Amino acid sequence: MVALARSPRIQPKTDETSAFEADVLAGLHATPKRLPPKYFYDGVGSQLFERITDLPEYYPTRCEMRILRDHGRDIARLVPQGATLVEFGSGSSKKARILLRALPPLAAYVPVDICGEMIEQEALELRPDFPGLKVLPVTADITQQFTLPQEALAAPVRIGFFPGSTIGNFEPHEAAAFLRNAARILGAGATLIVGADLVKPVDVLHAAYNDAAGVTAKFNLNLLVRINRELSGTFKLDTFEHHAFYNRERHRIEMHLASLKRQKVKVAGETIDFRAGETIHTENSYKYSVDSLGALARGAGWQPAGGWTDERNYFSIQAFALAKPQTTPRAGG
Ligand code: AVI
Repeated sequence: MVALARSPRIQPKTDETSAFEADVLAGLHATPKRLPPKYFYDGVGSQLFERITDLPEYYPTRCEMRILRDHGRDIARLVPQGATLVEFGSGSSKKARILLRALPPLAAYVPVDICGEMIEQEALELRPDFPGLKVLPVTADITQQFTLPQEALAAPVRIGFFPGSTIGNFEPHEAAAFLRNAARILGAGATLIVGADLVKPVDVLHAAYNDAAGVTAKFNLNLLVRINRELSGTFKLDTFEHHAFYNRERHRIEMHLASLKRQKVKVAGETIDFRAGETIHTENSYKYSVDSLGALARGAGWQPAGGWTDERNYFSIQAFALAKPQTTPRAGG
């Protein structure tokens, strides 16, 4: 009965809602307060993110698509015929479509995403556009170990694809853990193609996360809307404000939600106190250099194998190769 006493909701919690509740309460009781960025992406949050990618100030998506279009043939040189392409956190497969058009015939394309419904739907839409390509969606958390379908494992080699600068939303130690996990999943001889946003003038970064139309502010505040809806929260949206700024020492954009006054908010039956001006840290978006991402990848067992940027050097796509295990020469041979 303890759980019921803490939460006014009567219906039993699914694993997903109880993980959300546990993470939100832990983050709001922490000092400083924080919330994991993965919870931005409910239905409304995903739509708001799609709108962000079209904003005039938000350059990363356009830059990455341009690089894929301009350098698809060069990238394709790293992909042998008959390989399997595994996309980590594929979402709408928008970028994979560009890459797939440039690649030689593949054994399969495996989009991996936590949102099973979305990738099943995308697979349905991809198949008629790429007849002859096996599309084998896998529903999984890309930060955890998961198993590829048998057909993907049977291919002579696997190519990982991690676009969107999603790597930038990981803390550096999490990014390193992701790269090590990707190496385990893809196996010997693999190549990993990663999209990463680059360090650049602060005014460009500032504008990208403080757009004039206020879509990024809505995206940030939607986290409180979600908490109100799913965890019986009492956040008053007009008492919180979107803050985004570049932290030069740590090479990252930080997003926060700042309380405009001293107040108490209820979440899942618990009371959270806010001082005036106190913030909830909701996201970091790390900006890399070609060298800093290369160093991170090397530390996780990958060797730089190629790199491409747009003409302003705003964004990069970098390829890393996993060394094949050395075969031990036979004695007396
Ligand atoms: C998904 N991710 C790479 C975006 C970024 O730029 O860090 C999320 C985002 N946050 C605010 N605007 C976009």
